[in-house]
Amino acid sequence: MAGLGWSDFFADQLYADEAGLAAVRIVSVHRARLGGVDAEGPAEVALPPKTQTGDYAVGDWVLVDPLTRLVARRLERRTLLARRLGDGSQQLGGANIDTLFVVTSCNADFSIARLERYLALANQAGTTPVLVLTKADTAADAADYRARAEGLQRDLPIVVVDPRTPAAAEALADWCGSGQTVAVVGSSGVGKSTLVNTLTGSAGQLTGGIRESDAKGRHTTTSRSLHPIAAGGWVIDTPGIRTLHVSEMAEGLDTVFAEITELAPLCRFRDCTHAHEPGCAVQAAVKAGTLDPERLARWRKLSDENTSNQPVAPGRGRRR
Ligand SMILES: Nc1nc2c(ncn2[C@@H]2O[C@H](COP(=O)(O)OP(=O)(O)O)[C@@H](O)[C@H]2O)c(=O)[nH]1
Ligand SMILES: [Mg+2]
Ligand SMILES: [Zn+2]
Repeated sequence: MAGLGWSDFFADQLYADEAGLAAVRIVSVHRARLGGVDAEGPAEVALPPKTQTGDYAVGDWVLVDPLTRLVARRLERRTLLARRLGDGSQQLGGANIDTLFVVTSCNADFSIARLERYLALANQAGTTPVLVLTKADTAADAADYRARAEGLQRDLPIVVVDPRTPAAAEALADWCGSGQTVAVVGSSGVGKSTLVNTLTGSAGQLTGGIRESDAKGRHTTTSRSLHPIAAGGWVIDTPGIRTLHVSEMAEGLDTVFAEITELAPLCRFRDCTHAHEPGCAVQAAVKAGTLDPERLARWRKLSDENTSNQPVAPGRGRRR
């Protein structure tokens, strides 16, 4: 089970009277049906009456009755990649993901501001982000892209790969071993499907501009599923996180912009906005040349966006 990502975090959630239930990991979420896997291989999972598949995310752990296969309950998630939709509901991109590969290429797709949004999302979800830079072979100045990514987030691993080659799987092996779960996000065309195919050692993902919507029917399992990686881990192919609307991401932003948020306690005023106040440690860092004013401007834009998108519904705490 450890190979499936099972750990003490989940085992500790079991009550004594649940010893007879079977733990199953959700590997696919369809409109009316869930797919599961256990140590023996594919495992049947039946939805209890009046429940919806939308309550489950790929990567979830559920306890099922071994005879009826009905889900008794879903275990608490260690991490959850989710985004809030306009109606207040959540779209679930994947659960219990350890590492989020944020993919961009060494070309016009590369955007520091967009990467900061992806990093906030990864941090907020509880996952560890890894920046994956593709198409270095097509850029005259690939080293520049890497250098520009260096200041994005403290300790952020940056890996340059050509996803078409087996060397890409080797370069990312640290995050793809037995029991580890990764998901891949990034714009269209950056090489995500190619990377997933290389990691899984299959051609299951459509690549090269064949849109999933063009391939409906031919390829019914392309969306939201968990695939085994040749090296022993698991990858969620399309977590379905496309718009990068920032809301309820205060902690995720604090992690991306730690060098800014850590200065705040040194400001003279506790509610300093770091814009115009005297005795502002953040402005002092800009003046001293240790903080890029453009980075500060991007932080401000994202924090303001996060604040203005804060849902107002009372008494509804965020749950992971
Ligand atoms: N030259 C080059 N092409 C790449 C690289 N990575 C991906 N591609 C190509 O870029 C195209 C888009 O890749 P795809 O995996 O479909 O991107 P996705 O939309 O992110 O899933 C495909 O034709 C890939 O072969 C790379 O590092 N170098
Ligand atoms: Mg793709
Ligand atoms: Zn300040």
